[in-house]
Amino acid sequence: MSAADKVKPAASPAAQEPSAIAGNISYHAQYSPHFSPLAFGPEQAFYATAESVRDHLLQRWNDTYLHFHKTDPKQTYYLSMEYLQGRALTNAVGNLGITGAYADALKKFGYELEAIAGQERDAALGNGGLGRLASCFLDSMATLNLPSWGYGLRYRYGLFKQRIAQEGQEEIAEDWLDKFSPWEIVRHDVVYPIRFFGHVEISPDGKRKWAGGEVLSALAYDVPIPGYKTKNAISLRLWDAKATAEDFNLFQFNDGQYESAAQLHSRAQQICAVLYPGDATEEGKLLRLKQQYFLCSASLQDIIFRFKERKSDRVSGKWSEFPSKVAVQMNDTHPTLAIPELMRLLMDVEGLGWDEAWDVTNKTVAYTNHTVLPEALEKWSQAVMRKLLPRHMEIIEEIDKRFREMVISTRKDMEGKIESMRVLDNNPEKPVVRMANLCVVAGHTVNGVAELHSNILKEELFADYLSIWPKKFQNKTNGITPRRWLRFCNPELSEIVTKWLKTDQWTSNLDLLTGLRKFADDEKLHAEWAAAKLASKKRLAKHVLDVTGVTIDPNSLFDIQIKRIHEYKRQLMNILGAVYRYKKLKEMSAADRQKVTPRTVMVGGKAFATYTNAKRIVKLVNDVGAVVNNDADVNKYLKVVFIPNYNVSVAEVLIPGSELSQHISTAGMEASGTSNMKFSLNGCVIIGTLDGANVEIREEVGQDNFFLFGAKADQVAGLRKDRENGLFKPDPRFEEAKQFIRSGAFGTYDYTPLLDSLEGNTGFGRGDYFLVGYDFPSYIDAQARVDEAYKDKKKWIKMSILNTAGSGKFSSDRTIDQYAKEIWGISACPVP
Ligand code: CBF
Repeated sequence: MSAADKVKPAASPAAQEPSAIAGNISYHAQYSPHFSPLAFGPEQAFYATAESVRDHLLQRWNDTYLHFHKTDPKQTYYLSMEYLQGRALTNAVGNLGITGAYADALKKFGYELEAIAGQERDAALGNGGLGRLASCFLDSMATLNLPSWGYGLRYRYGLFKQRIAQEGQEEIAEDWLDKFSPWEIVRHDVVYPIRFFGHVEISPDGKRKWAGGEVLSALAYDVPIPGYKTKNAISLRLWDAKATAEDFNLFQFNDGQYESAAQLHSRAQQICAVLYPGDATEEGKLLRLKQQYFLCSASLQDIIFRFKERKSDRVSGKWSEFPSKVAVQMNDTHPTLAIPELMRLLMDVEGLGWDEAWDVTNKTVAYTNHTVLPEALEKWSQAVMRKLLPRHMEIIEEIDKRFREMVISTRKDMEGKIESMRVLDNNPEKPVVRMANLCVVAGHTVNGVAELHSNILKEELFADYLSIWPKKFQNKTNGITPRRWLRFCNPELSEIVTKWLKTDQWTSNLDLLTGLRKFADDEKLHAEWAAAKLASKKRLAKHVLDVTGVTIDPNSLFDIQIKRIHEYKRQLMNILGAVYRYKKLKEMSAADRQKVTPRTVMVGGKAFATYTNAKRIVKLVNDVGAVVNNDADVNKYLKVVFIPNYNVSVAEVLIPGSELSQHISTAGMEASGTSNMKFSLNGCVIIGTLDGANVEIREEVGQDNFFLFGAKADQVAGLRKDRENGLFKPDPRFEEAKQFIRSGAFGTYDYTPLLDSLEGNTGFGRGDYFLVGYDFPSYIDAQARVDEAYKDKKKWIKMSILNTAGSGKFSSDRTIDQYAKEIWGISACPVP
């Protein structure tokens, strides 16, 4: 008899009482066809529990859909190529307010909810900040009862799994769908045709139409997203690509030509096979463009279908109403093709003229910029675009032409700027479509993601457009959901916050955290706060031991940097700092060492598979750790650990246990950052530069509770020039750290190219483009201030409390409320 047999199965959906819930879990265990009914191990328990929770979600999700359908409010559609959802079970029961009931129900089977939740695989359909932001936004949209949906792609393999081998990082296909996802609902009734290639046909009356090529189908998978303490549950609609039976050539198959018989099926499978296919080859570029178009076309066809569905008299002649019912937000330039696709659907399918279609498109779409890094501002080859999407290329050319004419006729003074502002770059060597320019020209609003970043957009990247459309540009400082990033991932600290604020309302009104300020010196709070931190540090230490085999001391200062590995994020400066610290510890007397603040430096993050220097940095952190951690002289005072396979659920363990976290990008290069907000919310003190949202975090938590160092954004260009002109004089500490690595102290791997990137314009060098050398001395000084501050436990705990207390602004509820009011023009539509 299996454990599940001990509880009478009951199908009652949306059960509330632990015994009824247990019956429902048992029902799913026995009647869901995924596993043998005889087995009820932790994995089966997870799937049965998730299916039981899904019953609750479905009820709300259906009610929400019907309610939106009946009331027909203006609705936002968030188009994003990435969603970094992580695990869903803890979040779902937490938002639905049934955590306790499910925990009790699982106890009847001998299981702890936390352990069962740990069985879930992360849904990693994103790379980093941008994707995780999209997921936080969905949580806030649902919580604020906003009529809104997310659209994305259902990648078969999301972000790769990272394994650390002797040679450094290895990438392994990630397997979130290897079994199945209990959260998605396949919608066989929601299918749209998607065309690629082909040609443009012109009818006798001059109408243009796209024809020929190959046509695949987009099939919807819906993931219900529950709001916190509300009946609303919205949708994340993920598209998968498929070909039909008609596309399968039975004749060829029976003739033994298996591959060509299923050619279109295999091409369909490629589209959603992986997140970010490598784009070093022409094939890779084409595939990525196909993915982008697939998302845009399927989503817009669906949006138009719904617009018509909600009021049958809309079928004809009511297109001017479209922008009062539909807002489309493009999450970076990846969904830019929504612009020409909406124009095409309106003109070629719905029969609108250019001016009307342009007016509707412009009033519907808005664009968020997430980076100023030139290499991340997408540009597509005009030839590839024309081949894959011939009609869209025509439309883009027309947009470009009309934009030029508009500037020439209305702004004589800007003629000299036109070439760089145009959508098309017709450089004969490499003609491209500039996607960001297309977004700015076509969208009604453009926003950056932190005040500093939005100012850089206005003053530098998009400065020329500002004088034409001064009202187009806005700032929306990013935010994070306080549910996942404090309430659910850090229950110990959450309870303390609730106890001292005498309310748990902070979970949906994060500004209430300021109420903690008045207790910042209270010794009782200090004791409780320190105990909660220690509990989280112990959990973190266990994770580190499990995944790396390294023992770390929960009484040492836990110093963490977790994010994608990138030279601008300067993990290299962090590790150079650790190398310098190690060298000094080695040189000290044993007596002096005892006065040192013991530290555990943890670095985690994935390097893009083809980004060589990022991979070298991963290797270096691991090599330094291998030496330092095994050096009996110093390893009581310093450990260096690389945390493998950093993802959302690893972050949920690391962030609560952090005391210091590093956000040390070259000023002006990190658009916002959002992990800085998560750390600060969890009472972690930041060491950082004046970059991205750090600037606002420091303002909110107070400058005494933030370790600042480094050049400011407006100094960077000048410093780079100085460097080029040979005016930079390196600090001896910087030279010493590099030299120590070059000496082979951390093994035989050749770090020359990586270290040379920090030198002048020699060899592999990029002339230290990211200014590690310039900022290093002030970084080391700031770290020394950290060491001193940590010795004073009272002072440190107070800083920690004031970080949490100052985090109210960084709730994604605030961000989404601003988008809703200031960009989308939508209002709450709660299910009664
Ligand atoms: O706005 C969300 C995040 O987006 C990025 O991750 C991106 O992909 N461009 C930026 O690098 C982050 O600064 C930003 O927080």
